[in-house]
Amino acid sequence: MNAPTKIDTSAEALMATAIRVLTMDAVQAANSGHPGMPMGMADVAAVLFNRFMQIDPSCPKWADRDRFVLSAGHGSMLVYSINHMLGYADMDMDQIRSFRQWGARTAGHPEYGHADGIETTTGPLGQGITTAVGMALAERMHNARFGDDLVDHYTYVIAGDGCLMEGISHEAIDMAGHWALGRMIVLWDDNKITIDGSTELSTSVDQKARFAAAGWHVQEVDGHDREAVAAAIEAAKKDPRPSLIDCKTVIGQGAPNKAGSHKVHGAPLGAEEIAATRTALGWAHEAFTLPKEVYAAWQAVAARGREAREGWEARLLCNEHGGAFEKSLAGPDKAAMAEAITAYKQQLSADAPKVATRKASEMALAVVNATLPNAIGGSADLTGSNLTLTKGMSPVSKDNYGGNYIHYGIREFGMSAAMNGIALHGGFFPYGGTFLVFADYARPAIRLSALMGLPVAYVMTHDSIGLGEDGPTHQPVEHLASLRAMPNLNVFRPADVVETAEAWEIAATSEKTPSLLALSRQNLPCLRTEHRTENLTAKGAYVLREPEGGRDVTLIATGSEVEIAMTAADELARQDVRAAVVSAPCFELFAAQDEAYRASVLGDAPRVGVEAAVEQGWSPLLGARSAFVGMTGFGASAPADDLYKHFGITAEAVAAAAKKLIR
Ligand SMILES: Cc1ncc(C[n+]2csc(CCOP(=O)(O)OP(=O)(O)O)c2C)c(N)n1
Ligand SMILES: [Mg+2]
Repeated sequence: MNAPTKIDTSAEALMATAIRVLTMDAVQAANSGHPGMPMGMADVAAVLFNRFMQIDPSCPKWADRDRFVLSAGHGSMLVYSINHMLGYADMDMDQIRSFRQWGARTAGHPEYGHADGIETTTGPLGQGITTAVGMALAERMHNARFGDDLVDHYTYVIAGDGCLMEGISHEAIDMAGHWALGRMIVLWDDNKITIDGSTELSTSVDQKARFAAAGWHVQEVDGHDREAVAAAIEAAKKDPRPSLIDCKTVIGQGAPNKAGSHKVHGAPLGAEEIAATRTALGWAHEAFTLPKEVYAAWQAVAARGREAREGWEARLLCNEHGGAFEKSLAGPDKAAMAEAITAYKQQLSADAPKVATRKASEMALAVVNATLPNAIGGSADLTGSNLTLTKGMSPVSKDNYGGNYIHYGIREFGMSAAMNGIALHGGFFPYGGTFLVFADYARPAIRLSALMGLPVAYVMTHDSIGLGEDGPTHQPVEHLASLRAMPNLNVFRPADVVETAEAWEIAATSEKTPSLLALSRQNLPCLRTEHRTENLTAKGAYVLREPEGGRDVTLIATGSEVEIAMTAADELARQDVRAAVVSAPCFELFAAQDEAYRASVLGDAPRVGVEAAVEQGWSPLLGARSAFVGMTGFGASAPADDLYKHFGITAEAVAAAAKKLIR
């Protein structure tokens, strides 16, 4: 019903047809996947790449390339078919043939790092568009530092109805409008279909009005009218505001019987409909074979990009900021950071300041930010609580992209996804703060930081009942456990000013693992009064105090509870019980140590774990003869000292638990 009546045989039409055919054939071969979206957006994508995208498949990481984000990640075959035809070396036809199979780069949803030309992992709807906001902001920030000759690119996004329904899209749209990210262009696949059926089942929002209200430039086009799409992208590029192009499309366009229906969203078309589609599209070629002229058309895009990249490289060579530009994109200077932090630690151990670890974090950040000129701080409206702003930082705004501190607003999820985008863009080390309890609001983006292996740092203060009077809504209890459950995330809970500095050294020099620092509101004594050059936090856990003559018990604690464990050890010593104290600021790094080291830290004596949180996740540190002193339910609103007493997280309780074990 929706097949074009007259078959368009122009090169650009063939480019689009090839996307449709490769998509339906790959989904059919995999017997799973989503043909509707790539088929529906094939015309828009063909125009975008054919006439606008500046990318060089022979140099996929070229810094000044345009970024393309498929926020509607279920339509992954759109990216794979395009990248195949563009000639990315790692995307040969075998990859298309083995779509969604074990070992293939063509995963069900686009996975960052699996294949070149995939700018970010998408699939969790709404995150792609928000990650793209971070990329587009990073482009402007990098441009402010290095100028138009070196940084001058666009961020294009294809978003579906689902992306725009997700709450995070509100945060994304607001941020992009507020920061006037004019180089961000969103192509909305407005096909009025989601999985359950018509969008009329679930939404009646006026999307265009919503974007306009946030300061966007808004247009509407027939998404199958390529000239109209091209004109809209042209106008979007000229407008200084971020742009939404509402592309009215038909899902599964090209499939004569199934187009326009939710049935084409996420299921193979079937042999019969595939044959009918080939006829309707006038496509005589077998599955997984493309005519030369199709490759030629796509590879002309690649050739244009290559030329642009070569021109850019020539400019880089004679640019006075060329060296600094390349340095900004290189990994962190670990030696410089180690030197700066070690000198700082020496001072700390001598001065032994008693400060909250959030304050310790602020102090450490002063060192980090002085050493890493490309650090970009920020907070989700809790700057004064998270203590994320260091001296000399200035706010990033539409009038000052040269700033280095981002007021993300009350948008924890948006902040976190945007930080992913900043990290993916390159040139910056982003960190951002909120209360630990609101890690839940940010969690899906933290998960993508971890999945993609991005060096992003989360500064999460007010890390336990120790925050006191704000009460149980604000007191994390299960958060440490749930964050530690996430693969490839280093969760740090430093005990004092020195461990906090060490945690920051690791976070700021990490290359493939995001870090989360859980920091106290309340003051904590300096426990590391003896200076050690070695970063002990990097071991994950270490012996802070070893009794003479062997151990009767080992007390293991993190963060604010290490002080309690130390007091308990004193108390036990008075009663002739020899207690070792282990500080365990990072379970993940401890798990990565060798068996011998772990055994030496944990010892053979019974163990008591202490943490003002739930016990879940502690089992690798505890043993058969062990006890745990912590929380078993929600907290309460009262001064912190009262809460610790009430919930029984005290030195006396720890000592009593120890004695019970060794009796
Ligand atoms: C956060 C999230 N929730 C749910 C899903 C599952 N899901 C995948 S696609 C989809 C429907 C998306 O609709 P739309 O964006 O309009 O895509 P179309 O059907 O038009 O291809 C859903 C619910 C998901 N991928 N991410
Ligand atoms: Mg849709």
